[in-house]
Amino acid sequence: MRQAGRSLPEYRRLREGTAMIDACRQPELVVEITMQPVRRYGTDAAIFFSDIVVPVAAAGVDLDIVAGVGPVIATPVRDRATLEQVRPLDPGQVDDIGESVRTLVGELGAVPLIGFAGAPFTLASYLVEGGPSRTHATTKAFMYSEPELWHELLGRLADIARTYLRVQIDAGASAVQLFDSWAGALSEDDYREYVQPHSASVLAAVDDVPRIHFGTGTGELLGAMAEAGADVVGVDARTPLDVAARRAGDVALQGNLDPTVVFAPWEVIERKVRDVLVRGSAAKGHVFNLGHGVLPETDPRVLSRIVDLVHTLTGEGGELADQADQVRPPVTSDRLAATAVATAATAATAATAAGAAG
Ligand code: 1CP
Repeated sequence: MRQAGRSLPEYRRLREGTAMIDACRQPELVVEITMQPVRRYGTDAAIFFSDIVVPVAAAGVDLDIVAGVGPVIATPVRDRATLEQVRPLDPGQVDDIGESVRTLVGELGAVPLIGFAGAPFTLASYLVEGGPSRTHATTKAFMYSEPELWHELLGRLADIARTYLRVQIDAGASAVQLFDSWAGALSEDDYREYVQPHSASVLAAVDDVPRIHFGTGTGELLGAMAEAGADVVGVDARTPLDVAARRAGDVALQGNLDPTVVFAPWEVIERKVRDVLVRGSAAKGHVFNLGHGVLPETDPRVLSRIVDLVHTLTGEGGELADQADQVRPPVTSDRLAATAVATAATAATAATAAGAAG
């Protein structure tokens, strides 16, 4: 989960004095930060510590990740001339990323590592807006008024994402996640016309590993996001997983505990966790996770308790293990599988990214 590490004191200590974008390029730091939540919580998978704009910066776009803000672009993309700054990524420009992944895979042993990239639309939203945006108004204005340039921009970003994911897979990542965090800003028609083909071209290029496709506010897009070529669709907390399962079709789901639920009394948290697990059993497979990133104020002890609860409920002899088995077909190697990523439980309340999908 994005920023899982941010709630950990050991993360804050390690990051002191190092800018985010620099931290992402130092293999020793990347390895240690990725390992921290896995060690502390015992999650079933790890999410690579990096950021979606890292490969874009590596390819030559002048940008920074500003603390408390997010990615900020020096010269936003608004026309043909500014589009030209988006060049293909040469794998040699991210040798350090391959090194970080290789070292991590060795350290993690049986725990799978989820690599990731930003999806073309979400990356484009930062490049066009110049930074984070609530409405994505400038992005959508560009999309509607310059469709040719828009498709060229998304094509170039898809190319960067393909190269970046391939570097991570070749270095040993077990699964990949494509983060289209802001796709929920689009109607389904616009998503299909302006975005889906580009995300599909990224996902098609990495079909040798399980692929997770995640966005927020995407209740209306779950089917289209699955069709883009995902094995797992990440769902935020707005859509109950049993509803999401009907919409997304023949895919596994990842999610979707509301990240603010961690601030509730334990009885409420437990009820919500059980609800996510029971509803998730309606899907072909389920990776338990938060619906979006861990909030920085989160108490790590609560995340620990949640991970333990999910393991107890879904593990061998667990209260919800049998029910899950009845509903779900056995995990096969062509599915998420093989890795713990596929099996239901906890890829990571905290670690993953789920990032995993989350
Ligand atoms: O110094 C700091 O405060 C840095 C904060 C931070 C961190 C820890 C940012 C800036 N990115 C990250 C790491 C990160 N980003 C991970 C690694 C996982 C982990 O830390 O455990 C991942 C997977 C991401 C991916 C990412 N970056 C996404 C997609 C996932 C999601 O949660 O939606 C997005 C949208 C970003 C952009 C970004 N980077 C950072 C911030 C604060 C943001 C969001 C800005 C916005 O609201 O638009």
